[in-house]
Amino acid sequence: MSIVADLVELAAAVAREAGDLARMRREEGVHLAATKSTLADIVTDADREVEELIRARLREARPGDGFLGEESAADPGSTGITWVVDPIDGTVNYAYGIPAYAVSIAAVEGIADPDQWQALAGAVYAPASGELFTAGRGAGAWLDDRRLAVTVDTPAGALLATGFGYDPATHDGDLATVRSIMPIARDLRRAGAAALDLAYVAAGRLDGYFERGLKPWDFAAGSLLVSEAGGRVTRLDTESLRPMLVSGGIEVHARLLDILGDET
Ligand code: LIP
Repeated sequence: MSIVADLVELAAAVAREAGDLARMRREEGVHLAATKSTLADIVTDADREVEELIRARLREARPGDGFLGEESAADPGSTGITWVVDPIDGTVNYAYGIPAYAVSIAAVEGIADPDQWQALAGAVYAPASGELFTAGRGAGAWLDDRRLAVTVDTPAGALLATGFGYDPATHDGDLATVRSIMPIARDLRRAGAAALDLAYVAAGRLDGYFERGLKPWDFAAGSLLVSEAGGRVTRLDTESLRPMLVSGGIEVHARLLDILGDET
C-alpha cells in the first residue's frame, strides 16, 4: 500500500476511535477544564483526554512523526511527517450538547506551517452522525465509500458558511465581512465547527466557506478534503493575527477572493 493510503487508513481508524470516546464522554456529561484566549474559548476534560488517546495511537503506529495538536505541546518529530490534530473541533457545540462537532486528524509533510506544508492525508469524523470524511493526496475525497465533489453551478447564489472568533472585539469586523459577501449568497450557515464546514464544502453540502482566525488544526484535514474534491482553499492575510481562510468550488472560491481579497 502507498504511504498516502497508509496514512489515510491510520487517520481514519484513530479518528473513529477518538470520536467514539468523545461521544461517550458527551453522554456521561462534559466538564469544563479551562478557558484559553477568552472566557468563551473553552477546553473540556474530554478535549484533553481525546487528544491524549490520538497522540498515543499515532505514536504507537508511527514513532518519530511530529505532532501539532490544539491541547498539548508541539513535537517536530524526526520523520518529516507531522500530525495536525483537533481532538474536538466545535468545542462550544460539544459543551452545549449541539451535535455539530468532529475529530480532525491530518498528516502533513514538511515544515508544520500551513503555508509551507504538503497535506498527505486527512480524516474528519463526526461522532453524532457517524460520518467519516477522508482524503489522500492524489487519491480523492470520500464520505465512507462515496467519492466527494464540490458544487460547480450556483444559479440561485452560493450557500455559504462562516464563523466568528472567541473575542467579541472581532465580531463587528467579521459581521462587516459577512455584509460584503451576502450579495453573492443565497443564504448563510454558521454551524460552529470549521472541520465540518470544510467537509461539507467537499461533499457539496455547502458551496463555500470563509472564516478569519482559524488555527492550523481547525482546517488541516478539511482543506485536503476540499482540494481532493475539486475545490480550492486559500489563506489571505497570512502575516496577520487572524488570517482569512477561503474555500469553495472553483467559481465560488474565485468570487469570494474577488470580495475578500479587496478587504485585505
Ligand atoms: C472552532 C472552529 C469554528 C470557529 C470557532 C473555533 P474549536 O474551533 O471550528 O469554526 O468559529 O471560533 O475556532 O475551538 O472548536 O476547536
